[in-house]
Amino acid sequence: MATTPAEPATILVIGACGQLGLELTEALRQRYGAAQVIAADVRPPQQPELLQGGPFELLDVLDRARLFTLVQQYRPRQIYHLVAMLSATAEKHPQLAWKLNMDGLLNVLDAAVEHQVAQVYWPSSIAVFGPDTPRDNTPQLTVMNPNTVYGISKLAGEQWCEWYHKKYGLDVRSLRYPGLIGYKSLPGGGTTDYAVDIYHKAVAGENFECFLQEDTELPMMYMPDALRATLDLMHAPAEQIKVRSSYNLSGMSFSPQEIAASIRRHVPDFAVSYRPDQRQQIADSWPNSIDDAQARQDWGWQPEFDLDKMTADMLAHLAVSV
Ligand code: AKB
Repeated sequence: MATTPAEPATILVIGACGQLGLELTEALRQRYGAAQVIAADVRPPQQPELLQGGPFELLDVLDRARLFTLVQQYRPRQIYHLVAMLSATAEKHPQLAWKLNMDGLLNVLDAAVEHQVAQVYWPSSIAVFGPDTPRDNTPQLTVMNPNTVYGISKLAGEQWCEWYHKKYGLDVRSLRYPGLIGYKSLPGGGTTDYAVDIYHKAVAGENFECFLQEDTELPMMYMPDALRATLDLMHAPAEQIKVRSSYNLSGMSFSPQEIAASIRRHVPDFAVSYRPDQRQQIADSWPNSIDDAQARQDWGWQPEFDLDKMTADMLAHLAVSV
């Protein structure tokens, strides 16, 4: 019996030990069965309990031969390629970031074409926008001009995805994620990471020193919304997918002082100080808020979490784990 996008035979998740990868692998395994979802990463999981019960493969996505061998071996119907060096780290290691973010993507796209993988998912980011972009309600199609290595690599990646779709008919789909916030794992090397760290400090009863200015508003999203958006996008019928670069996606927008105020509704004496560093410049080049009308229209996107709903959920989950 032929499989439909709602029932993939095998799924390969590359970058399964990252902030998004851990949760997406778990969600996919719940949906399709653990044995159907191959988790792959360059290192074994640091929280093995999160990836327990399903297959795991060591894979450096820059090792093209190993990637092709794994794809040939498992014949996945879908690949989720989540590996990337994020914005702050990429500014420190521009060559390595470009190599990882670009060659990794091209290796995956080539492997998918060669081995007839039905669908590929690859995350883009709000980092594709730059200082010339309209900052409020940033539209799907607008001036981009990113000025970070990460943003340049994501914009180029979007255009490669579009090209592989046009040239080879590859069903590659993508979302421009805002900063992602979840309680299961920590992000690393991003500009929006403060919005995860701040909850951990609040629950630990510590003060928080923020590396962005108090009024720096950025687009953000709670992990359950990000997971739902990703799976909904991948399950939408192909004819509904009108954007083959990457979809704008919006959850909420807030500044450090607003998230601190939201936390103080639960932890009244929580203290936050501000010491902006080089990440401020990156944040200043990104939008405040995103217009995701196209995603809503094409495949019915609708976020569920606002700032206060996310705060209540984050604190409840983190409090039980301390
Ligand atoms: C980062 O801060 O680099 C990422 C992103 C917005 O893509 N979280």
